Amino acid sequence: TDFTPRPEHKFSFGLWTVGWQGVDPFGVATRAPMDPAHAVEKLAELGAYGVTFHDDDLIPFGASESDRESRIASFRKALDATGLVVPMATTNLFAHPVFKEGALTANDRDIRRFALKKILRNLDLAAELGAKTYVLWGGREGAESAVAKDTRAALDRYKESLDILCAYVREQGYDIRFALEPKPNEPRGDIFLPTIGHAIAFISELEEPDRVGLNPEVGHEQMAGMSVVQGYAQALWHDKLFHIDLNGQNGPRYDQDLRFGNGDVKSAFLLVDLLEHGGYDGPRHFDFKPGRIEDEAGVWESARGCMRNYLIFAEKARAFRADPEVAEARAAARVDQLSEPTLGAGESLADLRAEELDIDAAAARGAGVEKLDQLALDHLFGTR
Ligand code: GLO
Ligand code: NI
Ligand code: NI
Ligand code: NI
Repeated sequence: TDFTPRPEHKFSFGLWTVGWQGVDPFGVATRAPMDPAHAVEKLAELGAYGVTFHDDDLIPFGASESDRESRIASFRKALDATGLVVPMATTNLFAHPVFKEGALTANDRDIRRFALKKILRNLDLAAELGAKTYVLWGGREGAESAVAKDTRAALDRYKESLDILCAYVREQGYDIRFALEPKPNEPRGDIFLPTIGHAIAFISELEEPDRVGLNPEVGHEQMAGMSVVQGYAQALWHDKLFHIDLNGQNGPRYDQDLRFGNGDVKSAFLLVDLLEHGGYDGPRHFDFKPGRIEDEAGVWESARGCMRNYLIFAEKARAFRADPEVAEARAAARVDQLSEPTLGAGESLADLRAEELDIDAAAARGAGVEKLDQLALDHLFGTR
């Protein structure tokens, strides 16, 4: 099988991923800065279709107006030359010290106003570049001590900002939807909207909830000890899977941002199966960090690996579903029965009450999951 990435696969990468210089809490950069135009050229060469960015990835914080314009022009030129698109953009509301105590939920009102202004400016650029999704990851929205942060007031302010942003997008006629990115912790001790579930509940309180969905990240759910497959599936069920951040993680620990496929391989396989067969048709976006131990050649190897692994999982998921023995095992596990309404059409509760279940027989029936699960592993291992 051919695992060559092509634009129709809709793979996209953040400028901050391949451009990551390797700065971590314990060490300085191990790689030189990367020109965004160079990143665009290389990503196109590797078969990606899109590139995404934070305002500050493209235009350094505080750059002059003319510097800003020339950097945007150089980026645009690379996009035009390669045909790469910008499906998503986002705001850096976490790096600069001004945001150290929060951005949209900072206690300091002046800082909240500045954060909103920073979003608005990049939102205009995102619209100009054709982005359809605007991600909001609340990296600094949180606290280490609950003593100085009123959670309910913070959520009021978060909602206020989202309501303002939705109204702005509507008034401007932008074809853009917002996507909240949950993360439990890091860089703050406790971040607001820590999981997919918290974020979905929050969205239902907004003035224009249809304009806001999610951008869940594989590793973020796993940092919280959550099932990423269940989380993404619930987001799909709510029609809230607007965008995704794919990467790898090994259980609850710091945010590893491994290349997609490294980490929890079985979850990655089942996640690709869900995305390919569950109705998600947005970008396959990677938010990962090429190992700090690599040079630039290693950066491109890891980007290539993210896409290759996705395509391998997609092929394995297809073969798994097409396997007659799998179909049999699924039927034995009564997988499809779950899609049947519990109360049939035209049935009443009287029908239900009249039914006599052979309780002993029902309790004795095996679930048949082990066989199906082993078939999945055999497909994943390539031993079938
Ligand atoms: C950090 C986040 C971050 C966001 C990005 C997009 O853990 O994953 O990379 O995805 O800022 O808004
Ligand atoms: Ni992340
Ligand atoms: Ni991450
Ligand atoms: Ni992310």
